[in-house]
Amino acid sequence: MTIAMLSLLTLCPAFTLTAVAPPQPYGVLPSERQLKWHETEYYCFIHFTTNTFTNKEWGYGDESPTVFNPTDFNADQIVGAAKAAGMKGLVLTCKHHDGLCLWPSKYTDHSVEKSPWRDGKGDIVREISDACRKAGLKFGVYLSPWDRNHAEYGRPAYVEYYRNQLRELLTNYGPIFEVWFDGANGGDGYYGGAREKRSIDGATYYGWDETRQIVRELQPGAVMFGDIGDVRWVGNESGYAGDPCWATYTPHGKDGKAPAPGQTVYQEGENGTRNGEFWMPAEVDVSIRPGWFYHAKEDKKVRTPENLMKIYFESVGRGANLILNLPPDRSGQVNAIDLASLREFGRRLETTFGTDLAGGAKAEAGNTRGNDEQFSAARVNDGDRNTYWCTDDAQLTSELTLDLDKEVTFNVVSLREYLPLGLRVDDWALDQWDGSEWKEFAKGTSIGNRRLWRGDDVTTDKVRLRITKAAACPAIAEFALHLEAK
Ligand code: FUL
Repeated sequence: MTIAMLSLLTLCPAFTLTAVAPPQPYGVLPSERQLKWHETEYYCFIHFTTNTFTNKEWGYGDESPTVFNPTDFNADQIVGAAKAAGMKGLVLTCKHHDGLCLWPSKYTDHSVEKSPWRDGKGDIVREISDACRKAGLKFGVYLSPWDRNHAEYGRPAYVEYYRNQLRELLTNYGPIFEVWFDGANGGDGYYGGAREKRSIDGATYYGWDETRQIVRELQPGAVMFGDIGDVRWVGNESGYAGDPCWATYTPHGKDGKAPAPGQTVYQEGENGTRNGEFWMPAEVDVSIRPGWFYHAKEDKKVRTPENLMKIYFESVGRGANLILNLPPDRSGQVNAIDLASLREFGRRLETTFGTDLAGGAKAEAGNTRGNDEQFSAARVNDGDRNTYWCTDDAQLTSELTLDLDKEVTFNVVSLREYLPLGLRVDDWALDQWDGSEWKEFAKGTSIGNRRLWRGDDVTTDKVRLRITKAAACPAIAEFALHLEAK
């Protein structure tokens, strides 16, 4: 600061060099780990266990580990398939309901150690997590709470066993981005030979508070998926989020009871709750095939690239994350049919979203917070989701125009709110300039992490975003235009 500037400050106390303050956050907010998870956006599930070899979806728990014998297991191939599809992470079923552990657990011999694969010396969790790190993908674990093999299931000793296994997975395999707590429990199973039905009280049996504490201690950066988690189930396995899909949510228990894992009105997850009690965004889990595990008879039912695009628009495009299941076949690799579909899907995503057609556009807003450059309209198309356009506190509705300089054709629009300030926008609309007046071509409600509009081709030299209703002055991080690859 020069002497002249200093004396100006003394003479004129109203003149300050401090930047205009950002707005107060609105409502419940995401944690740091949830913000990282929102950035991950799209990743895969890998379902692999004895079921792959017995042709089942839910193993009973009496399967011999000797049936688990992939002929040509290749972690790099599996991770490569995810990468080709543009995914940023992978969650592995380290143990599904049948109880077989894909790693040599110290706490049981019902694991790959007793399988012929790699002469019992292999570790699927190790190979997959290493391959993820090598390829730059985040790694997550699914450890089924329901275990149809374990003799003590339903009694306190099993909960101890479950926690020990969780500790193994969260200690020995590097950073974990997500821990998946499945809510399923079908009752009957092998249970060490008892072959009976065992009912548990989902609200109390697993002692979730203590179990969750283990995750927080060992992997503070990991989000937990569950009915009452950092991340909620979207409430269907068909590949779509509701419209709107709010990241905020108030879970309700079934039959008027307190909400607990496996005992919520999960259907409400599709839409979430505007002004809900928690930041608990939705994750859309869906398989590339009808089943979660590989079955040769479903080879002709692999989802097409067109269908995967639809799923992407209806999940990621509604503010949820997408976890797409890729089941390895009996060779221990993603099947060639699935791979072909994934590659083409990845190509379409890259071609569609690789370029922002409004990247060089001149952005102008009806109102800019404190007329400060930091909050200017240009922040919506600078390619950085951590900068945002924002209005003055009292200005709940406003508009932002992108002047494209010449005519541009697009059929996809991408919007993002700046999440650290909460869900502020309720309603928005999009207009195109037709040479003499503005014409509305789209409107919607929630934005959150991402809102994708997909429609017919629009050709124009100017587009406008109108925030038509907001609970607090809007903070928009992205307004991008794309042309979908066909
Ligand atoms: C469900 C399980 O029962 C399925 O087998 C699968 O793992 C799916 C992702 O979650 O609850």
